[in-house]
Amino acid sequence: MQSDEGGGDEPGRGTAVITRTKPKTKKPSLYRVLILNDDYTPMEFVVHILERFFQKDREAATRIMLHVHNYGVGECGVYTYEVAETKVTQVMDFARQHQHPLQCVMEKK
Ligand code: TYC
Repeated sequence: MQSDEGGGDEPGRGTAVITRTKPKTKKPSLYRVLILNDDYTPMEFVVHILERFFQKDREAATRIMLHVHNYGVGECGVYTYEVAETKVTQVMDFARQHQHPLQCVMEKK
């Protein structure tokens, strides 16, 4: 059987209801990538991480590093889940390769 009166929820013969005008889209959830302070990772190494993996210029990278140094935690960027996860893995792998205890985590916004 075919009908041109829309799907599913018709109130009666000869009547049709527009159930949606805009296409149904869902915005992806966003995640903050954070770095944590510690007593051992060199400041210059943290600045390098922020330049290399988070596309910060030297000035922004230095500002974020000093914020983390002074307050304990700071935001490197905001990304969709898979991008954030990749950044965390890249930072943790790079820090481990250089034997620094730097910690990087993600947090749902
Ligand atoms: N606190 C470190 C030091 O004094 C520097 C540092 C900054 C370490 C930020 C980690 O996420 C960090 N060498």
